[in-house]
Amino acid sequence: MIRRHFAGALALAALAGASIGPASAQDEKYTIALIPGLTTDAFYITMHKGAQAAADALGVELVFQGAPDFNPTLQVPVLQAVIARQPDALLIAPTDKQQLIAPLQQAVDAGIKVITVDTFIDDGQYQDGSGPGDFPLSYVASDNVMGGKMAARALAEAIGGKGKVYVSNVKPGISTTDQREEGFKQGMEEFPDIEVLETQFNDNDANKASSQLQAVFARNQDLAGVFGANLFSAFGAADGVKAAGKTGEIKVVAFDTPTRIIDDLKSGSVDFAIAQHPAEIGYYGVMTAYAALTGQSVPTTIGTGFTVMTKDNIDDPEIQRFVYSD
Ligand code: T6T
Repeated sequence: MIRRHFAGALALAALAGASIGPASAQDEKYTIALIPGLTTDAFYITMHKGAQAAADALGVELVFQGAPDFNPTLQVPVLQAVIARQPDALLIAPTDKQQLIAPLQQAVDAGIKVITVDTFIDDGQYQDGSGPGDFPLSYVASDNVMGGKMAARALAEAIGGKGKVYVSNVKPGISTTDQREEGFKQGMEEFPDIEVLETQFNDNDANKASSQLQAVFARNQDLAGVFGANLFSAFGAADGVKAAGKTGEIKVVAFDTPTRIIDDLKSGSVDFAIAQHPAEIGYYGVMTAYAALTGQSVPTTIGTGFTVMTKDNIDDPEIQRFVYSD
């Protein structure tokens, strides 16, 4: 951590009777940590690459450390270990809106600049003087409500504007997937002949999501479509439709685009996929941290883009560049 080195330099200078000014940004090698939601997810692997590209361009050290599951119980000890390493700034995808507030306050108390990427804590409105979790400097992410609305319109079109659908989701309390579900339900209000059934929560377990699809279909033989609200939910939705023998009949809209989803688009197991731009999130996360560390003011929210993928456009290299790295 630079503050410690700088304090050490001041002490040495005082001993030598020398006077030194503040070190310039160029003299300092900052350390920025990135804690993903989980380490083995293509979305965060791609975010790491974007973050590394920015770190290399800026000459800062990037530390990537995370847990194997998307779970606050596992993420908090990782966060505490990272705080103990005293990075200058921390980028984190908090795995729960409430449970990460107090542990992240400890990072701020330790003098670390905190920015959240992908997910947010509290209400996601930072630096507005309200709420216990307004202290992060910035939130760099997709517009997940809009993404949910895009999914609703695509699914409505795929099923001809009528029929039963549901959301396959992770678990309540995660900002991104909560907002996608919210946006999806808002979007579906434009389609009075579509019935949105109860959301099924799969805990990021694609097998569970697949079994849930089959159970919903067993109860609703006229099920028309499903929205898989993240990578594992989408895998499970496509697998469940296949296991029910309904590929092509029950329509699937997927959020997130690892290579398997591209294969599913080509084979017709998935009808429409929404790619986030995780590399962009990582890149601008590091840039924002660097700006804050070098005394610039930073925007409290930075929105990144989406790319829509279908069977018809997936071979276009301009679209392909947004397929996640596995
Ligand atoms: O959809 C992404 C991420 O945006 C979300 O917060 C959690 O799930 C993913 O990592 C995909 O698995």
